[in-house]
Amino acid sequence: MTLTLHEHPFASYCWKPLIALYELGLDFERNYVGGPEDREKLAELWPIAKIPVLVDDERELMLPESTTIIEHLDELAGGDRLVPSGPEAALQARLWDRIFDNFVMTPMQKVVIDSLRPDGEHDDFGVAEARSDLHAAYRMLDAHFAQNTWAGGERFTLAECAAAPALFYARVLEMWDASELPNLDRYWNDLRARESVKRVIDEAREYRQFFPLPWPDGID
Ligand SMILES: N[C@@H](CCC(=O)N[C@@H](CS)C(=O)NCC(=O)O)C(=O)O
Repeated sequence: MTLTLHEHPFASYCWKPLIALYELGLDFERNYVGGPEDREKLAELWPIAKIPVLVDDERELMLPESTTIIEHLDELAGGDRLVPSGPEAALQARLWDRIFDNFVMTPMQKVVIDSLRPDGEHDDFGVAEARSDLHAAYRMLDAHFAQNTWAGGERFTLAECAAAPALFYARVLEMWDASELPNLDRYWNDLRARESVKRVIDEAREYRQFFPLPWPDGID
């Protein structure tokens, strides 16, 4: 079986399948997607040219979309690992994957991508809204983690693969107050203590200097 992940170690959506691959212990090859030339090459595989993209030679499959890639990886690993086999638990894992992508990753990316726009083309209103949306998401998550160990319930799932990069980068932009949101803070500490999550954070460390916004002291 040859799996190739087209990715960049600093790209938030690439952390999702990377965490899954580490959790599942699957062998894979990495293709680093860096500058415009790499993107052009990637567009031959996937015209939208966003990363991650997984190529599974044995199944003759090309998969974009981080969540779908994880669904495939889980099945390759025998199933019921990151996507629970029980329908109720699977529904919760999928739901919280969507919640992290849509309500944490999306506003986080809005702020970062806006900072790369040329002068005069910034969307200040949209950025303020995105920053405020992050705090609304944090409050919702704190209430959720008062009742739940992991996002989907009792197990580390697909949802944690989405939560890790979303919260990691979101807190660089807008840190939550740990004394006000202790349940979210507890969850984050559990998440970042996980070997698979530690590994993606470490692999991305050397790229932090390229982050386009200030990296606050004390945020690691
Ligand atoms: N919905 C996609 C989002 C992928 C995505 O936005 N990837 C970013 C990197 S984190 C990207 O390739 N951005 C480059 C660009 O937009 O040109 C997924 O879940 O995989």
